[in-house]
Amino acid sequence: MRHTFFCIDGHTAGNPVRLIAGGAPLLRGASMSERRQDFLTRFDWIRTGLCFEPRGHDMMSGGFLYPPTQPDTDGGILFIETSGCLPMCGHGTIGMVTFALENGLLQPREDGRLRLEVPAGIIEIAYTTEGSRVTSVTIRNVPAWVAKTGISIDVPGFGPLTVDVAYGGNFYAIVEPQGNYRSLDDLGARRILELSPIIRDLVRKAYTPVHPLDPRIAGVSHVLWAEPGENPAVQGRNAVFYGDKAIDRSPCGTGTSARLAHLWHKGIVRPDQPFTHESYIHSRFTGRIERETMAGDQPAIIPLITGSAISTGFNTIWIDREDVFHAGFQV
Ligand code: PYC
Repeated sequence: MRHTFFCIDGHTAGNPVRLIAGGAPLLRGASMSERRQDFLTRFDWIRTGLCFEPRGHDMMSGGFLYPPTQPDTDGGILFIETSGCLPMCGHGTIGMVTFALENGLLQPREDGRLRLEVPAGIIEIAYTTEGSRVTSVTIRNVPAWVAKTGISIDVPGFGPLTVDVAYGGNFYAIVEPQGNYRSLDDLGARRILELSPIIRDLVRKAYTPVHPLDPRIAGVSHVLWAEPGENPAVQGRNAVFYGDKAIDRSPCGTGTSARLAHLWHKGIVRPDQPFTHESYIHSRFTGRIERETMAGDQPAIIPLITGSAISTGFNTIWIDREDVFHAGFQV
């Protein structure tokens, strides 16, 4: 049996985004968080089929648009990615909103904004246009905070590291320059890919963060290697590791949110201070702390993340359930 998915492919700051505009399965659930659980239980082959080889690759990421479940929202997003269905994805949101607006799949409100439900909560969207092109998207993200500081681990073949854990829509282990980690370019992509899963495992053994308002969001999923920016216009650079083999080509929206919370916690970035974040490939997002808030009993911030996306084409993909690789594969 053949399932057909109509996709708009593109990228946000270099990282792939596949908006699946047709072919979404009907999901059960009274919120996008419940629908995410239902999708993972009944339809995960669609995610792996569209994200893994031979239809995807190690960095593949995207999602589906759904009708809203919450009052006063304009739609819901279910993210899919090689690692699973993220509670929130910043580069994915910027890309999906750009492609959806450019193709009439989302209708803005009278004030030109959108309120969208993602599994991690409600986010708000503002955007700019030039003609029919969406030129930038700003996300008012879910609250971000520091969950734990000073986790000491000993990484075989590398040495001791102290990492902090922060939330920005996903939980990040944040590694700042120290000891044998001098800079991103000194470490290099191959070493980042080798060391990150080991670091993630060690941090997972030491500590399990749980979202105070939604216990379905738990555990460190990403590793963010941080370094200061290289020129006065750039305040930070990162390499975000996700899935099993991916370095985010974008500066990572939820990673930038977690890093803003981290730098705020350390007293380095204050509300309203601009924070330009570069990715491993030097593409940029602009971040800003809109205000301080609480997430349950956690002091937190509301991050604003701005970036832009470009579509690269329409892509009609079908998955034939008789194909031995219908659910994709990873090597
Ligand atoms: O932009 O939030 C993000 C993201 C998460 C994983 C890859 N990108």
